[in-house]
Amino acid sequence: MTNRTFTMIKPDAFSKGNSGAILAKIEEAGFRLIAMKLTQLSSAKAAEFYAVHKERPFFGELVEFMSSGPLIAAILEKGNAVEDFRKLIGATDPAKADSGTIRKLFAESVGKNAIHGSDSDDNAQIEGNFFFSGLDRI
Ligand code: FUP
Repeated sequence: MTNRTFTMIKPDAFSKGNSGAILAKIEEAGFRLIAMKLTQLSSAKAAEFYAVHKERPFFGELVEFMSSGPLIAAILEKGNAVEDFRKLIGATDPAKADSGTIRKLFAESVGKNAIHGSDSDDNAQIEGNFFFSGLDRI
């Protein structure tokens, strides 16, 4: 699985109509779409996805935001996918993100930061399985 990662175009970017521009950046950077869906998380599902952050002060806001509207979830393939995708999206806080990164271009704040990228191969698999099943033959 080292050549796959998982992403979400978050509700802020989706509602502003930035999904197409963000997907173009992702494809231009050499990532291939393996699976993709437009969906909306319930607050229970958002809390489950971000359970690792449940003790953090921003957890309530994070769950509310991530369940506030549609998002696009996708599995991506490329050599060194996890690390290269984290570079493409930039730092969690867009004020600290390098120029040209997706968060620098499209995120409005550390909370509403446009896009998610898995931080490890294990999490890429866990997070991909959270949204998709039956991908064994792809
Ligand atoms: P990242 O791996 O860059 O997505 O960042 P984290 O896993 O540290 O955080 C997950 C999400 O929690 C972020 F995308 C947004 C939210 N968050 C906040 O709202 N405030 C913070 O101070 C840190 C993270």
